[in-house]
Amino acid sequence: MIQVGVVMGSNSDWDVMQHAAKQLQAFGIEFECRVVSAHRTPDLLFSYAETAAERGLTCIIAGAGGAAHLPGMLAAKTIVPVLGVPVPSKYLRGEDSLLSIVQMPKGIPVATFAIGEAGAANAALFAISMIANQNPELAAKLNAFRETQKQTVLAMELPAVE
Ligand code: RP5
Repeated sequence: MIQVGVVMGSNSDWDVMQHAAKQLQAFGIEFECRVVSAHRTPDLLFSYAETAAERGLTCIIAGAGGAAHLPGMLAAKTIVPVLGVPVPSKYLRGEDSLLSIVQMPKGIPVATFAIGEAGAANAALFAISMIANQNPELAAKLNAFRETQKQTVLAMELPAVE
């Protein structure tokens, strides 16, 4: 059964959003990736959100750029948690995407992540940590991931001052 939905406004968002997919794949999470545009396919957005709970999705990771209404509108139509990823835009470098996603009105939350690749990967890690709450095997994998990351940083060396 699909556990996490990864959706994005356009296939032009894939360069960024593939980092969420890769992270989910690395942890063995069942997920799907779909293009769902708030502005170009609003009916699809509504049906995706309306069926998310009955399909058993734990959360939806939604990435969009520019007037990034996809995460907020999904959240408006489902109580399945929505994790928003601001995709860098051509003219405003994703600051427009970030502000469009983060400034939700009280009552309809979207968990908003960093602009770009780090945000996409972290949204996936956040989804994984939510699932790991009820899954000790996944929690062990997540702890091992953190440990490896810690050891990598501890082993970092800096060049000598010239
Ligand atoms: C948004 O518009 C998409 O999320 C994308 O980031 C942006 C541009 O889409 P394209 O014109 O590249 O399809 O809906």
